[in-house]
Parts: sequence; structure tokens; C-alpha cells
Amino acid sequence: MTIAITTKDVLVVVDMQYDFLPGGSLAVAGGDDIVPLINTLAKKFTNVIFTQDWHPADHISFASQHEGKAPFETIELPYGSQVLWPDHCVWASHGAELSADLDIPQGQLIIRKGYNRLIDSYSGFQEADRETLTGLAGYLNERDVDRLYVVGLATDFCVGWTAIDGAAAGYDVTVIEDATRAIDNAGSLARAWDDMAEAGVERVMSKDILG
Ligand code: VGL
Ligand code: ZN
Repeated sequence: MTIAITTKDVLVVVDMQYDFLPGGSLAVAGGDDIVPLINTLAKKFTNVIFTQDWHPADHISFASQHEGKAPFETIELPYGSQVLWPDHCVWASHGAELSADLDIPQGQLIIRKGYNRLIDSYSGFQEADRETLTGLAGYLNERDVDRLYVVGLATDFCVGWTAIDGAAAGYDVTVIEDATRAIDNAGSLARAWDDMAEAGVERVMSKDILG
């Protein structure tokens, strides 16, 4: 059965930025393959919002800020363990821009995250300290929507954390699996799907919506 999308639903397009696309500094394999699919899905939605990873050049999640550390290693920070990344999505850089191939003119909000130097933020709702809020839940509450459909990059980091926090904020949350792509570092993808299932996040394919 095809899922009917209504004005109570919102499509959340996560981090479709040049640094996560092929040629970018933290390229996600196949990241560009999902752009046309996201454009097609978006035609079903009156409500669409975007997230945008948005870091200062000396952000704490960058391996370059930690002597002797390489990308994809993990360090301990006051809020817990942190994967170190190549420099990416530095604010106002080309790599931080949303892909110009997105064709979603009705998009309504861009929520930036990760702009605090000392705290990473995979989730569109709250930063990695699990305390600092982005304001997205407040926005969605005022918009009176019930269900979030999450697509974009990367399944195992920003998509997964956004979906889990959306569920924790009281929304019904569905990830459209084939409209995401993963980094899959050290088992992170399997873990993310487990964590999402545990949080009650649903998982569908685009054909379930497109018919
Ligand atoms: C992301 C790693 C670091 C993501 C953002 O968008 O999934 N991953 N920053
Ligand atoms: Zn980031």
C-alpha cells in the first residue's frame, strides 16, 4: 500500500552539502545518487525543511585540531566519545553549501548545526552534549506536524541521530532508506539501524511513498 503524505507530514532533508557528496572532503559513497530521488519524493510534500552541517574552521570534531590524531579515530570529550573527521562543512565555504541540484523550491527552513566550536551536532534537534537545543522541535511544534520523513546524509550519523531525537521529541519518524547513504565507519551503519529501531523509528523504501 502506498503511504499518503499530508500537510501533517514534513520531509527532513539532512546535510545534502557538497562536502558530503563525491569530490567533497567527507564524501559519502553514492551521495549524489540520491539527489534525484529526494527531488522526486519532495514533490509529494507541502512541508520540507533542510539541515545544514555548519562548523567554524577550528571545530573540535576536526582531526586537524588534535595533534597526532587522524580522521576516523575517536577521542573522549566532556560530553562523551567523539569521532574525528576531516575538515568539512566549514561555514561559508563551498563545501558547506547545499547541493544546487536539489530542486525543492517549497523548502521552508534550513536549520544549521555544529556551529559551537566545542560541541559537535549530528542531530538536527540537539547537540552532542544532549543539552543544547537547535530550536527545531520548537519550530515543528508551532508548525503542527505529526510525522517526520527523514532522508539525506549520512544514514549512520546525521540522519540517524536526527530521526532518534525526532522520536524522542514525540514525533512519528520514518527514515526512507533508499534516499539515504551511509559513511559506515567501524560498524556504525548496523549500530545506527539498531538504535533507530530501538527508538521506534520506522524504515521504509521510496516506493512505499511513490507507489
Ligand atoms: C555528518 C559526520 C560529521 C553527517 C556530519 O552529516 O552525517 N557526519 N558531520
Ligand atoms: Zn560535521
